[in-house]
Amino acid sequence: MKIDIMQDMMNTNLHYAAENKAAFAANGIYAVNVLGSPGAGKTTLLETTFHYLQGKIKSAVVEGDLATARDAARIAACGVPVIQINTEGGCHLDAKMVAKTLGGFDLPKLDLMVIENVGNLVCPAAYDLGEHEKILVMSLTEGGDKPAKYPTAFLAAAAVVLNKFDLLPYIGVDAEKMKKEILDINPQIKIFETSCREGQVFGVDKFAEYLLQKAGKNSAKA
Ligand SMILES: Nc1nc2c(ncn2[C@@H]2O[C@H](COP(=O)(O)OP(=O)(O)OP(=O)(O)O)[C@@H](O)[C@H]2O)c(=O)[nH]1
Ligand SMILES: [Mg+2]
Repeated sequence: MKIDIMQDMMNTNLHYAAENKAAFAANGIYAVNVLGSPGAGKTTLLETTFHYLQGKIKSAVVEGDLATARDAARIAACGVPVIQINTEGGCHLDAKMVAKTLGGFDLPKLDLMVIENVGNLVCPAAYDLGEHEKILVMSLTEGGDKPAKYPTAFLAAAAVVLNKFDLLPYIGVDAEKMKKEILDINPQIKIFETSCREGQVFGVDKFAEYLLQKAGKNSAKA
């Protein structure tokens, strides 16, 4: 007898993803699953974005990491409710892990749920967490060839944030070629160019505006 464990895992994931989706829909929450390599700047982008979203929208974050609550502490310092998941070695979040956190939030009060996935350019792309869209964060320092070499995340994402543009003069990456190769993989993907470096922040306002529009809100819930 053949037991297809992978298929079983994916079916279980879909079950919980549907539950999460229903919880987000019932509470009028727009949910995004933020993924990208370790150190691409996911948490820094969120910290900077929340600065722009302050007073305009009610957000919360689920943080995914193998170990520590360091990213959750950074998000909490922005005044945003956050729950940390430690995967203890797991290379991605699954929908059941996210489902377990939802009871810890005041969902009816929220407009936007951001799930920061475990730092990994491959595995998180395969798992539906019940989000409305995946957003990929890639640092220019990862190299201009990475979209073509790791296409699955670009295919799964609705938007990609190319981060660390402040470093462009130092790293010799052809950003225009990189963007073209991204659009060759996924012509529908929305591309943002950002720097989150303190004192050299740019592009994050446009990304924040995108989230505001997607969440369909210009003011906070009562
Ligand atoms: N120069 C520069 N550094 C940045 C930028 N964004 C983030 N960083 C730095 O990059 C490093 C990693 O940033 P994080 O935000 O922790 O990256 P992450 O993607 O959340 O990492 P993991 O959660 O571990 O996967 C930190 O030292 C940040 O200060 C940027 O736009 N420019
Ligand atoms: Mg992080």
